Amino acid sequence: MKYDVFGDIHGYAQELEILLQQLGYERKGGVYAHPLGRQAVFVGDYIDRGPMIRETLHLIKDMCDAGNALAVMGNHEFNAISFHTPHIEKGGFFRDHSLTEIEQHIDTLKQFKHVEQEWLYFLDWFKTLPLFLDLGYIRVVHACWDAKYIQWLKENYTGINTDILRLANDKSNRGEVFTVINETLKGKEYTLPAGHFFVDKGGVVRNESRIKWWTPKAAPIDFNHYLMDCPPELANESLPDDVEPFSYTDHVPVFFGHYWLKGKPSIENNVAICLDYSVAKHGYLVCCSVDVMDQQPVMKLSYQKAL
Ligand SMILES: [Mn+2]
Repeated sequence: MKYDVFGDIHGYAQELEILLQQLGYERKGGVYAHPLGRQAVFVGDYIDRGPMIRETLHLIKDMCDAGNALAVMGNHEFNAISFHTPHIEKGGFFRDHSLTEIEQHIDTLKQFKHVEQEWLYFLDWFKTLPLFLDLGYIRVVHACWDAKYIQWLKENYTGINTDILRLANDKSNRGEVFTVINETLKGKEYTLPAGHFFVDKGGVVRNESRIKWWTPKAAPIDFNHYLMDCPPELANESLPDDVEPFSYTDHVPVFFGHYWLKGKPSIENNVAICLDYSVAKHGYLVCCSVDVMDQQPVMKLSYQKAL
């Protein structure tokens, strides 16, 4: 099988259609298909932010239903399920309806304002999305592939239900389910040494930074290479000896999104490939085409700048 793996879309359906057409996909009976049977793969985060969320969902789900695409769950789909599912024991919903959360979902809510049944139909579909795909010579996940969590999911996860929602949203009791679901869909974080912090784009002071687990494991590793948000004073410092940096070292390439990378898309490490280049912040929607030659995956990036 030959795959075209797409990064986070966030409602940018026009850019997605341009890329699909550029790659040779044709709309037949309303559904995109590739004449040579290539399969599209989507890494999650279909909703929120962009102007064409409904169109994005119809396009992707129709392709999946027709067998022309595969899709995994992103944290935005997981958050949407949590936001809309009542927490029977506690009251309210599994995800708060405070202004911060509402703001994160507002574009989706507005675009489905008069078609609530359609939104409920997509929410039901989200619940069926796998949290990872192991396709033999490639792997796909939204934010982080940690072999021990993937193994846990293979053995224990059978889909979204209220137990999973309760445990994965319980920040006060970070158990196994919380860790597996959150790290798979949102990535791993590193607690900065005491006294160090950074200020995020929303102006919030933080002492935990997401890690760049896809960086090749080369010694020595300094903070700047390991952290997404590194305080400048730590940039060239080596990680402390007692920190075992987490990085992906398998030979099977893993594709993921989630990290809002900036600049021109490129493949820095050909076993761990981030395809999220911030289409929702005037960046690019990215696709990596994967063929196999002599048992080896051969990759080619395509991308479309946000219109
Ligand atoms: Mn994400």
